[in-house]
Amino acid sequence: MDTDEFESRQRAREYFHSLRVLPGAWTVIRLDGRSFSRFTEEHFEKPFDPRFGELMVGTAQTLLTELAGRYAYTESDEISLLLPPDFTLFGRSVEKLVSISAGIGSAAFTRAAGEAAHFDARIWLGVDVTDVADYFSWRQSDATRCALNGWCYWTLRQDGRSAEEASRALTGTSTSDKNELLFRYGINFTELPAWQRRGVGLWWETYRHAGRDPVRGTEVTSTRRRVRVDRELPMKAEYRELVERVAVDRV
Ligand SMILES: Nc1nc2c(ncn2[C@@H]2O[C@H](COP(=O)(O)OP(=O)(O)OP(=O)(O)O)[C@@H](O)[C@H]2O)c(=O)[nH]1
Ligand SMILES: [Mg+2]
Repeated sequence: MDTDEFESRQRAREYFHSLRVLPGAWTVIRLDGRSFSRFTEEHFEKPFDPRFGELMVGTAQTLLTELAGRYAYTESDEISLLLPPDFTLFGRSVEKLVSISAGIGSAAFTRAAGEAAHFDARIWLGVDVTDVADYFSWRQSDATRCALNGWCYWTLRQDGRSAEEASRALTGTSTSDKNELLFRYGINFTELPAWQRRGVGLWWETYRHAGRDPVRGTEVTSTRRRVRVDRELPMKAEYRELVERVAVDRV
């Protein structure tokens, strides 16, 4: 076997390397913290720690910037990054997209937290902006569900129940049961910080910057881009509408 043939045989065994995201597809890369139940228990307040929340927002901002995304959304230990249909990053290679995004997320979080943490990554594909709005509504509902469960579970734990007792007490309970449980402990779920219940959204906004032209000595205004971080996201139809506008860059 000559070296060229040997080389191409080895390359052929990099079986998934030629896999590409479909042309024209809306793409979301979703990162999720690996074993963050254990990791957060060791280092952060339960059920929510603003310091943890801000580390996730910082990581989402790094991903939005490094990978030139349209929108980033974070809730709990996950981050979703939306790429527009015509993106050309890494030749749309699936292996590159998932591995590099997980690498960027893990490095950014670890550097800011001062503790080693890892993220996995996966890819979601959509046909149009309605699919994109469906996706982000789905993740926002997950945020609300997890926040309600987390608050109930940790309220019971702080009241002296064991992990097993707290889980058992919540099995089969409805959303209104859970709201009532919290109410009995003096917690009104709807008044808890919005970032915990609805997640945080980040996107590019355009703003006008006033400055001075040093050569001509005149006032000039220029248009610049910056990342906007929204910790008070709307819900349901209003959120869908926001996501659709951000997706097509009309903000
Ligand atoms: N202490 C603390 N924990 C949080 C916070 N936000 C999210 N978490 C925890 O992060 C975990 C995320 O859950 P999962 O992603 O399903 O579980 P995991 O342990 O990361 O497992 P894998 O993702 O499968 O590796 C949950 O246990 C949440 O309670 C926070 O602000 N504070
Ligand atoms: Mg996780």
